Amino acid sequence: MGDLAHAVIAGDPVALARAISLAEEGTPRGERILADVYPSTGRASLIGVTGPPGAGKSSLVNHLLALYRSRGRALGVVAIDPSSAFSGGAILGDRIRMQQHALDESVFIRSMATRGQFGGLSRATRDAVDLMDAAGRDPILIETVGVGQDEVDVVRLADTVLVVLTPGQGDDIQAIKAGLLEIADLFVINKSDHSGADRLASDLEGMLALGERRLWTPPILMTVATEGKGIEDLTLAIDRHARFLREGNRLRARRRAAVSARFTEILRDRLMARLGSRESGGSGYEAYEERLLDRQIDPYSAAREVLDRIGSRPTPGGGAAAGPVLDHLGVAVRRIEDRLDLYRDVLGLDLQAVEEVAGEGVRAALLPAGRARIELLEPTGGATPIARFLERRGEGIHHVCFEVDDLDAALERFRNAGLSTTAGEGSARLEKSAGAEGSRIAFIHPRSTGGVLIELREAGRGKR
Ligand SMILES: Nc1nc2c(ncn2[C@@H]2O[C@H](COP(=O)(O)OP(=O)(O)OP(=O)(O)O)[C@@H](O)[C@H]2O)c(=O)[nH]1
Ligand SMILES: [Mg+2]
Repeated sequence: MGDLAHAVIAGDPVALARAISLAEEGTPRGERILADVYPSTGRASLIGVTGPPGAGKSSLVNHLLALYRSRGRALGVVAIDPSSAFSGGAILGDRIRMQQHALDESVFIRSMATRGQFGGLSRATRDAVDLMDAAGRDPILIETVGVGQDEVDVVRLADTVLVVLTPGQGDDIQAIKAGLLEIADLFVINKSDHSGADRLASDLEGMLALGERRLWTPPILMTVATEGKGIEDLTLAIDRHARFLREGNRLRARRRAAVSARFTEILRDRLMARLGSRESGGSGYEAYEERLLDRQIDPYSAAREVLDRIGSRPTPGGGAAAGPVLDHLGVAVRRIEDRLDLYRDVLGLDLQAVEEVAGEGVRAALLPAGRARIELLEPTGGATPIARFLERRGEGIHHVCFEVDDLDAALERFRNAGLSTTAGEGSARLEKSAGAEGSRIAFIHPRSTGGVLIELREAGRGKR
């Protein structure tokens, strides 16, 4: 695990902010941090707060922050609206006598800009929530304006959704955006100091009574956020909903829907990106649009063509038809750190990890490059193959590794071609030994290959 992920899990707010930025930029490094922290997530309660613009969502969140802080909790807030003003829960600060200096540490607030591109918003939000969750923030509040579909989709992924309404909005619940009322676990009628709050409440009650009977009927709460009225009752209602979710398998079922939506979205985005990229053999998405418009192909056949093409491309560890795939180039170096300048800093490859391969006598720096990777190999002892290679030939490419589906079948082919696989020096290593992370590997001696040591690694095991 990287240092930054460690620091996030340890609760360091600076590391948390940095990790969220990396994730938001969609960098490979951000993805790795998310992968590292993922096992530490799923602990925080997620509270979504949505409603029409200006309903008082941020004011309510501020009061909720103050209340949860008074219970000694470290909180997180994701606001999908850069204009939202948060005080970090300081509104009640004087009244409940919180230590003011602890303010920044105990409330972590992150604003997300609404993105134009599809999926960008909810992806960035979920990532930020995960990082806060791993950092021990609980609960995490998510504020979105309940206008666009994106915003509604984001907030429905929370465990408990508060829909904040105000009296006098077109005087009618018909005027409220479709889909907003359906996602409410709790209704909050804020600005109940204004007239019409009772009427709105009875309209909502009427609507709920008309709907089918459900296990959880969303309670309707009245608040005046500017005065902090009704906040205590609101937190009690949130707690009640949390208890309801904990009964049976309800929380798990709800979160299953959320992970499913997230997973589908990532897959869809990746597939679309691949379609639009050169990787897809020039079969760009736009080219299909043209052909569809010109009635040269129908949408079903087009979809089948595209999927066939993606499916037939060799992928690491892909299906039986995939054939061998270049897995990595092993480069012998005296000191990994001296060569990172070139591979990481100049070439711009990502340093995924540096690991000690016990039994092989090497430290290996893993730098993914496309579907394959460069492995910088530094000897850890004098009597190791890499050390001997350095002595004889100096630094340079030490071996080329291919991933094969069936190692035994591949070795059989090499032997049948009269190539030396398990014979000669270092025969022990040529046995199917357990390589890095326990995958089965074998080596073909450079004598029989024109000077290149070939490593074969069996797919499907010890995959990175
Ligand atoms: N009278 C009254 N005003 C309120 C109440 N709650 C909030 N306001 C005011 O309503 C305005 C909007 O409040 P915000 O908390 O920013 O509302 P919001 O829903 O976060 O707004 P957006 O994020 O811009 O959609 C502010 O001027 C608040 O002072 C309330 O209960 N009564
Ligand atoms: Mg707001």
